[in-house]
Amino acid sequence: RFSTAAAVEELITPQVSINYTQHLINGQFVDAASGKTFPTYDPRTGEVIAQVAEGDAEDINRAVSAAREAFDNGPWPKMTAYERCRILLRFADLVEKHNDEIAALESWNNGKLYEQAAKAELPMFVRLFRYYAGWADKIHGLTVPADGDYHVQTLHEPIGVAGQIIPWNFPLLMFAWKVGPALACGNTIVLKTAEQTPLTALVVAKLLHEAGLPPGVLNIVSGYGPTAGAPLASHMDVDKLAFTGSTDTGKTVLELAARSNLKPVTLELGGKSPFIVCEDADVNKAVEIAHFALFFNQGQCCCAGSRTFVHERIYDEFLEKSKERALRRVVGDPFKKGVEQGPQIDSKQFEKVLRYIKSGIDSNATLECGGGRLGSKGFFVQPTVFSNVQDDMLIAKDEIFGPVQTILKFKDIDEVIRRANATRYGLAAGVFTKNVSTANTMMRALRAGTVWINCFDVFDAAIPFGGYKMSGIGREKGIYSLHNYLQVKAVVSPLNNPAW
Ligand code: TXE
Repeated sequence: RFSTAAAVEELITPQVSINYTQHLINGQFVDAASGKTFPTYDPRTGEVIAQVAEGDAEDINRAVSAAREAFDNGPWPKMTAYERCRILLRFADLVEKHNDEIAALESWNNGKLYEQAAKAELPMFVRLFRYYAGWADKIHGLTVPADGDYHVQTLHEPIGVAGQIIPWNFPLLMFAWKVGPALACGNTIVLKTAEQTPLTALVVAKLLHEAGLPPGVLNIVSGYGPTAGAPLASHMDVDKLAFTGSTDTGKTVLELAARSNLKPVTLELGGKSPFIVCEDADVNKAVEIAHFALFFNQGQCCCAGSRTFVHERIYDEFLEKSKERALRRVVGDPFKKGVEQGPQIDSKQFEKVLRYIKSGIDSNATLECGGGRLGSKGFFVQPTVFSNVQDDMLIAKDEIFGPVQTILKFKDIDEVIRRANATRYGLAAGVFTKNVSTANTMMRALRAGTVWINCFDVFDAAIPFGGYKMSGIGREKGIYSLHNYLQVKAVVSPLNNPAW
């Protein structure tokens, strides 16, 4: 299982170095206005791997000025859509060329499996940019059949300067979900990366400039939420805000946006997604997918299937097999082949997960396996399974964001739909059944932005993603994301233009 010495010898060792640690403003890498830096860590060990420029309100001001100037007077919004498309395609090619080294840096700074980053996340990043490159020259308005003798049309124009705040669980994919559509629509951007994972965004941004992005179109400020994120959310010259992170911080940025210039806000927030295993499900397959739905990415997924509802008739078998699967889960160095789970991102998240495990034990859920720290270095948590979980326990209500599976028992479909929906969240849901009418009933009844039937975590550039209720506002990816970055202008003129 977790063995450090052996793991080190079997490491996949891609070449990786840290070349960019400053802010990117107006096409230049620059120090923070204050000269301050902050450390970024390797979650495998908790050791510092680099010092990074620490942004504050002044850096945000500079970045927003650069983005404003690039939007108002620069070539980007005015160049042909085809040229924008070609720059994004060239960028995708460059990222593809550097796939392994970028994936290694992502893994090093985040603790996610290197193979997952290299074989799934980077290719998905590239696919997202190609997808949105394809949209760049297909954004057009309508001719509107209005009453009266008027010619009416709509222009779909870029919204302006987009402020984007992203989290640490998928640093590059969150970059792609936000930057891809914003650029395709001709906007300029100030991006605030998560303080835990500032490194890879700077590398890909450098490649974006090599691909031909004009200076000032994408600006990146590293730093903490209250000191760098908040000034961006409340900036009077930012025209739109997109945020992914916790529900609490989502509320804060929404309020900051409202109190400043009422910029429209899209939010992608937390979840407590049900994964429902019906009595007719193939238990072995359901166990494997439910395991994946929860444990993927160390449990650090906003859409994690974190309430596993199992029909009472198959509950005992499902539980036994889920426990056995969790015990087989290989935890260790994310650069090592065969490892399935790396460390949590940082000490704060690590402590939070351990607190929830304690709360599960204290509330008399049955701890089937795991329940503690693994090793003595870094932020590794044992794959943990709780049974006998009741709906009102904290572990069944709050987002744990770690490798902790909570298994609940249900009797019938109406009951499980009601319980699955009895949450403040509504990001995703999974249903496992062979019965088409059960699947159809569930897909309509579940109040969630994504319903996966007999699968989970299937992502694609074209599939929209977002939440009902307190899981967010708006949708990202697919055609839906374009609307977040466009203004609609109605233009009305008389058909028979009198000579004024
Ligand atoms: O989130 P924050 P944290 C959930 C998950 C996790 C919890 C806390 O449950 O355990 O949130 O994680 C920036 N003004 N998710 O503390 O604070 C911050 O710098 C403006 C779910 O990391 O929301 C970072 O860039 N910005 C989630 C981003 O917000 C602020 C992914 C996210 O940080 C700010 C991550 C402020 N006042 C955590 N305070 C998902 N939906 O995928 C912080 N930030």
